[in-house]
Amino acid sequence: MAQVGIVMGSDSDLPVMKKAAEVLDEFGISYEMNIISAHREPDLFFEWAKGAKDRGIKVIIAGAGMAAHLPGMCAALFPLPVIGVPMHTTSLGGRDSLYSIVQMPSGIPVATVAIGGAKNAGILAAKILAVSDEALLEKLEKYSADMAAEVMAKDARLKEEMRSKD
Ligand code: RP5
Repeated sequence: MAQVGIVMGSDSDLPVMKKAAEVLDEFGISYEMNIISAHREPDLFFEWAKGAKDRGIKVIIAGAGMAAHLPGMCAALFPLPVIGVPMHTTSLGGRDSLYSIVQMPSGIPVATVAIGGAKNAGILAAKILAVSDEALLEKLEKYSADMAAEVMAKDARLKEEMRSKD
């Protein structure tokens, strides 16, 4: 049974939303991935979002662009956490998507990541699931430690390059 529901408003969102799926793969988290437009197929969208909890979904990652109502409507229909991913747009640079997703009315939160921030959405979903999954928490701690080690290695390389110039 999938633990995370990834949903996006259009196939044009897929190149970005794939990054969330890649992170979930890395952490061994099961997910379903769907293209469902809240505007173009509202009945199907309602059915999917209302049924998500009973399908075992614990977190929804919803990506959309322009007048991006999909994540907010997921939050209205699904009782567990929803993470919103605003898509970059050519006309307004993604500010339209960002504001549509982040400016939710009181009582219906959407945890909104950066414009195009699907990778962080995947990590945040993993962190939410890790609240009750010790093995997953250990993987996340290793992920953070590996990141820190990478930065330290880059710093050491930089220092070495600077020394070799002296
Ligand atoms: C939104 O409209 C989608 O999430 C997409 O980001 C945007 C444009 O959709 P297409 O016209 O590319 O299908 O619903």
